[in-house]
Amino acid sequence: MHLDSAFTGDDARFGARRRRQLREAFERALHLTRDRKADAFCVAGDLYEDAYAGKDTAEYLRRCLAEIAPTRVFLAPGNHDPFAPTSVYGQMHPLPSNVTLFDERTFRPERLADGLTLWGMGQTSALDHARALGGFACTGSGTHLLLFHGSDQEHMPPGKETIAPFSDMEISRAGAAHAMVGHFHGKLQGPHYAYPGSPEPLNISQDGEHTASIITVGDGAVNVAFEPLNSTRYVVADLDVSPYADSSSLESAIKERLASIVTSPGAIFCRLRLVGAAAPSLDPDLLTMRSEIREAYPGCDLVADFAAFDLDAIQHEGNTVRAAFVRETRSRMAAASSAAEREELATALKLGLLAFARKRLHQ
Ligand SMILES: [Mn+2]
Repeated sequence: MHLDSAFTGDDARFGARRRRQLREAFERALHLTRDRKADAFCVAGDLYEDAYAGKDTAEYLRRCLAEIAPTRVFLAPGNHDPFAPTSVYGQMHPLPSNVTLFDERTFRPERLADGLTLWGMGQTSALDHARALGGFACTGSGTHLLLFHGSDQEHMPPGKETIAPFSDMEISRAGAAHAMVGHFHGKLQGPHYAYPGSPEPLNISQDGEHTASIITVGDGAVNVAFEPLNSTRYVVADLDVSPYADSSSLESAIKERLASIVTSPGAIFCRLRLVGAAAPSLDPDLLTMRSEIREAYPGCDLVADFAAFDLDAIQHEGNTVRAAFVRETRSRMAAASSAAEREELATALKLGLLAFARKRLHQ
């Protein structure tokens, strides 16, 4: 959940709105629990952000979780909400009678039904790099489920911190039929585990699926289904500036493009990248455009990643490889025997110049 996430870099009102959206997603998960008549509601860590959450969140969680009684609730703290007596979990004391908190770094059993045991483990520090299972094995007969926060070491998303690593094989070796795990923000399923993903994406890099996983156990078999939970999403889109020779036509194209993508402002967050080779005449006021966009479309942004070329100037810039490339390609274009060949050379010219400028090659 990452309740109370700071959303740094955006204005304060935007952050407050995003935090409200996180609570709404949490409440959708609780409603889903009730709608499906689930026997238990499990959270595999990072329910809130310890650095920003306080008393208000403690009371909010206590009230919401008590409201779904007699449905049982199981909480397994992660790296952003490690258990400590002074933590928000500690401030929720006394916990509602339907809530179980796994507040130790060792797996502890809770009996869910005849022949069905849930083993939960909680983190107690923010940077826990020890193995999640560390040789743990379930004891007793019946079906065993696990609940914890950790990293499948074989499927690390780029830039993600390795917290409490595990492998799928360790889960099956421990004798568990399935592990409900948290930490990765996009849905990911292995043979013996599932990350449902964060209920809402928190930033532009989180473009995966954001769900609740619904675990059904019968006759020793575990079935895993996923239900989408997010109401917000991040989108990256490219706009090629090369057809626009003046700033007004580019501005109209930007507005049209954003309007088509951001169909619900405040819930869709678009980063529009301006790419390609700009006409030498193009001189857009990006600073003003960017601030206007942020007003009309909260959380959206405009990124200038285009290059501008004046072919005549480049051709005469001196004894450079780039000047020779432009001269040669232009003379071949003049001598081209068909429109298709000319078109191909024009593309080569554009891509070549983008490469010289170390820009992304965009046609
Ligand atoms: Mn985490």
